[in-house]
Amino acid sequence: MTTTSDTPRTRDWQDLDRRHHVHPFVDPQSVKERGTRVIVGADGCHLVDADGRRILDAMAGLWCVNLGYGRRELARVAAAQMDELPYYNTFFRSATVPAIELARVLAELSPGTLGHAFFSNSGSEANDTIVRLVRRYWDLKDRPTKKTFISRIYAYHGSTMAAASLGGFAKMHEMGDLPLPGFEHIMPPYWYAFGTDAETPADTAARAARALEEKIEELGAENVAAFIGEPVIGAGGVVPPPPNYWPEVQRICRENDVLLVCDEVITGFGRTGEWFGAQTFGIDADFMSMAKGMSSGYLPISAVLMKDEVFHVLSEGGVIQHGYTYSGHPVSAAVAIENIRLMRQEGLVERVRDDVGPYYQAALQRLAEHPLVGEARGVGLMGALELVKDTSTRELFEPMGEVGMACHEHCYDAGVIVRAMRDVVCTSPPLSITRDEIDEMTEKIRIGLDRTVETLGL
Ligand code: PXG
Repeated sequence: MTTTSDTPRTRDWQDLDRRHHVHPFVDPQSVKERGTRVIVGADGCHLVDADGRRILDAMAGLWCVNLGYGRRELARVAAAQMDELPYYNTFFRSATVPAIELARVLAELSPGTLGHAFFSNSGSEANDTIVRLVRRYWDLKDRPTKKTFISRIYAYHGSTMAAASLGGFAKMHEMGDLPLPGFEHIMPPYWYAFGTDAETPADTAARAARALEEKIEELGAENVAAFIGEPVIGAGGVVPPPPNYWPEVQRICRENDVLLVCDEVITGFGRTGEWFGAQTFGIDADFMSMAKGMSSGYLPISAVLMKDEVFHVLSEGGVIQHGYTYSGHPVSAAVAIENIRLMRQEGLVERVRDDVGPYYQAALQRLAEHPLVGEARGVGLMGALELVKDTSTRELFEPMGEVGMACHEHCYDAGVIVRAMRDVVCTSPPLSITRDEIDEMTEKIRIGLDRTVETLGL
């Protein structure tokens, strides 16, 4: 397993890191005992660590480097924009050309009438923005009691106070006394973890949609502002919903005057084989949040898209008392525009839909034959392997998470980065991945699975 490196230079970085750096989503004790993996370079789908090892990044960073690493075009655009105008804000009736242009590009790319964009720097900020704008919307519609957001268990919407309240992770809620008031959670359409033996995945999905209807009834539709969901739950374990789920959710939202919010932070920009997950699943969202793949992670930027009629209501209400110093940052916006231009020019989204996506999904299904894997599932270029104690009964490991973490470590040692969440092993490679690299990924994951079985004596 990866531990403190033998290479002197790497050891120096690790020592410094221990001394001064606080890491997100990491147990500081593990950094102290085992050191961090120091990444120093990258190209295409491969990273290089401080020991000079090449590792296949089957996670595209954190679900974000859609175009792959080392794209000089993005670096050149960033440098040119820094020369021309490194910063100006979009407050107080100011604007910059890249921010204006990016808003137009997003309006053009997105489905339906999502014609207006508000910019921030991260997915969390985008979702916080949505909470404030949605509540404002209902105030302006003279329905000020409509305040509560309904979300789902295992949803991930970010780490700020409101975004983590939207999220459905008990462990995250423990830190900072969350959720805040006005955030409710229902079951997701996740057959493997929530389905009964008598149910098909479609039955579980129907029950998950009914849970929304019941929650609205319990709270009173007059108190419910919006339902938020990732078209495909991502960090919660890549859970593609059966086809009956979203149409039913949409019907329930419409019938109850509840706004429908799609969190496209992972599913946006080609991940599911369309530009947005809402297109893959036929969702007519009132709001969308997006980040990550929007700039392929080269610079931080996010956006909230809203329907024209929603913006119309907001625009009649006076000053929008919300914004970030770097909303619509010109360098980030210029990089996002170039990223989208390159994705279009290279037909990356179609490539996911017609070529590497199906190839990757077939590779995952072959991994499902491994004795540790109870289910392989996914859509486009996102996928999951559910590791279980008993594949015939869906019995999970206890305590949850140890097998997944061991597999993650063994995969890293085999030369591939995956994401382990509970005992679910997720992958989400750059959209630029080749068939050969998908084969490399599959073989290395197979080695990781085998070693997990060997070392844990499973
Ligand atoms: N929504 C979704 C669907 C996300 O996946 C966010 C919002 C928040 O974005 P920012 O940019 O604020 O991080 C995310 C982020 C993981 C992991 O554990 C996933 C994310 C972030 C960090 C770790 O796989 N997703």
